[in-house]
Amino acid sequence: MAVSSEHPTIASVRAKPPALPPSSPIPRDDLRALCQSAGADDCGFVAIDRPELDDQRDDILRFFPRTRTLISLAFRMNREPVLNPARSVANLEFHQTTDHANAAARLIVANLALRGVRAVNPSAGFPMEMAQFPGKVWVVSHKPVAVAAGLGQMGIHRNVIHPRFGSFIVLGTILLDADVAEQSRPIDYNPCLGCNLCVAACPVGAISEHGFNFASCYTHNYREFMGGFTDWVEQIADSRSAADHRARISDADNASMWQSLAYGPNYKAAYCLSVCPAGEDVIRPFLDDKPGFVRDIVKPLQSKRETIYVQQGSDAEAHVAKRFPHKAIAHTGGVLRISTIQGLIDGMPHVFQPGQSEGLNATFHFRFTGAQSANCTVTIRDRRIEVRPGLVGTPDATVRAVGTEWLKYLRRDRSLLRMLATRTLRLSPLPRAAQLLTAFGKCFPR
Ligand code: B12
Ligand code: SF4
Repeated sequence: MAVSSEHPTIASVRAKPPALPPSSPIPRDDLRALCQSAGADDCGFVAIDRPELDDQRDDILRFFPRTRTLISLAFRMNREPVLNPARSVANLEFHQTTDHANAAARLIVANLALRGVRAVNPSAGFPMEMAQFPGKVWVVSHKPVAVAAGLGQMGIHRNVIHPRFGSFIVLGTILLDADVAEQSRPIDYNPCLGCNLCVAACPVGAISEHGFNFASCYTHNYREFMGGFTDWVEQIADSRSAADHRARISDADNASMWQSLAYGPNYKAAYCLSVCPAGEDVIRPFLDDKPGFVRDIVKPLQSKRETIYVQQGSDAEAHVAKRFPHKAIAHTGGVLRISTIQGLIDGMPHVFQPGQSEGLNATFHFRFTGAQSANCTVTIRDRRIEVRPGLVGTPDATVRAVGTEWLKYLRRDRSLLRMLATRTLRLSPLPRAAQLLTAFGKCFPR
C-alpha cells in the first residue's frame, strides 16, 4: 500500500517529537494520585507475572498482549440504599456506582494515553463478551486482582471485603503497558468476621458450608439477565395464547423485565452484601447493638414478601420452602444451557446441588465418543463433587455415549436426569449403574 509522506497528517506528526512511553517504572504515588483524582476510593498495583494471576494470565494477555501491570480499583457504594429492601433503590446504587467505576477507569486510561502509556479498561460489570456465553464471558476477574492488590480479602459470601469500606464496593481493573515502581501486596488478615449473616439472609441458600452455589444465585438474582432472560423469551415462544402466557408469567414479572430492558437489568437480591457488617467504616452499628442490627437490617430482607426464582428439584427450592415459606416460588426453565461436552464437564461443579446429592457416594466414568470425544471422572461424596479429566480409578458406574447425541438430548430437554433415564446410553454394570445414575441426575436439576 503506497501512502504519501506528503499527506498532511503524516507530515504534521513527523514534525513533532513522539510521545515516548516512560522508560522507567511509573512512581506508585503518581499513579495513585491519578486514580484518586479520577474518582477511585482505593487502588493497588499488581505485575502481570504475579502468581495470584496464574489462572487468568493467558486470558488477560490474549485480550491485551501488552499488559505489564494491572491497576485494581475500588469504588465505595452508599450503604443505606444497598441495604434497603426496595430493589429499585438498591439497584440504582449498584448501577450508578458501576457507571461511575467505568467512567473513572476511562478517565485514567485517557490520562495515561497523554503520558504515552497504552492502557485498557475492561468493564466493571456489564457489558461482557457474550460471544463466549455460556462460558467465561468476563475479560478480567476483578476479585483476585483486588485481593493481590491489597484492597481486601474474600469473605464467606465470596465477595471482596475492603478493610474500611467493607462489602460495599464495586471493583474495576485497568491493564497497562508499563511497570509501576512499587507493587501492592495482599492485606494480612481477612476483614470477614465469620458472623454468617450473609448465610442467613440469602433467600436461595447460595452460601453454605459447601461453598458458593453458583446456580442458585444465578437463577434467582440474575432472573432478568442472560440465561433468565432467554428463559423468559422461550416462555413467550411456547405460549399458545395471551391467556396461556399470563398463566406462565405474571404481569409483575413482565413489567419487571420491561423495566430491566429500559433502565438496566435489576438484580433480585444481593442480600449477602447488604447485611455484611465487616469493615471499619461500616461495623459500628453491629458492634453497638447486634440484636438491633439483625432486627433493622437482616429481618426486613428475610421477611420481605417477594417471588424467588428457582429450578425445579434444586437445593434453592428446598431452601425457600423450609426457611422462607412466606416467599413465593417461581420455577424457571434451564438458565445454564450446555453447548459443548467440554462445557458440560467444566460446568458440573457450578451447577452441582449438594443437598440433592445427599446419600450418594460414588465415582462415575464418562466416555464421550464421536466429534466431541472426552473422558472424565466424577466423584460425588459427602455432598461434594470432584471432576477430574481422564478415567481415574475404578468407577461404580460407567456411561458411554456419543457426545453429539448427548448434547442433542440436553438441548432438547435440558434435564440431565431425563437424559440419564433414556436408554440411548450404554451403562455398566447394569442395573446398579442405572440406579446410581438416576441419583446422579438429581444433583443437576432442570
Ligand atoms: C461471574 C460473576 C458473578 C456470578 C458468580 C459470583 C461469584 N461469586 O463469582 C454471579 C452471577 C452469581 C454473581 C453474583 C453477584 N455479583 Co458478581 N460478578 C461476576 C464476575 C463477572 C466474575 C466473577 C469471577 O471472577 N469469578 C471467578 C472466580 C474468581 O470467582 P469465584 O468466586 O472463585 O468463582 C465462582 C463463580 O464465579 C463460578 N465460576 C468460576 N468460574 C466460572 C466459569 C464459568 C463459565 C461460570 C459459568 C462460572 C464460574 O464458580 C465459582 C464458585 O461458585 C465479576 C466481574 C468481573 N469481571 O470480575 C462480578 C463481581 C464479582 N460481582 C459482584 C457483585 C457485587 C455481585 C452481586 C452482589 C450482584 C448483585 N448486585 O446482586 C452478586 C453477589 C453474589 C455472590 N455472593 O458472589 C462484584 C463483587 C464486588 C466485591 N465486593 O467483591 C464484582 C467484582 C463486579 C464488580 N465490578 O464489582 N456475580
Ligand atoms: S456477612 Fe459476616 S460472614 Fe458474611 S461475608 Fe460479611 S462478615 Fe463474613
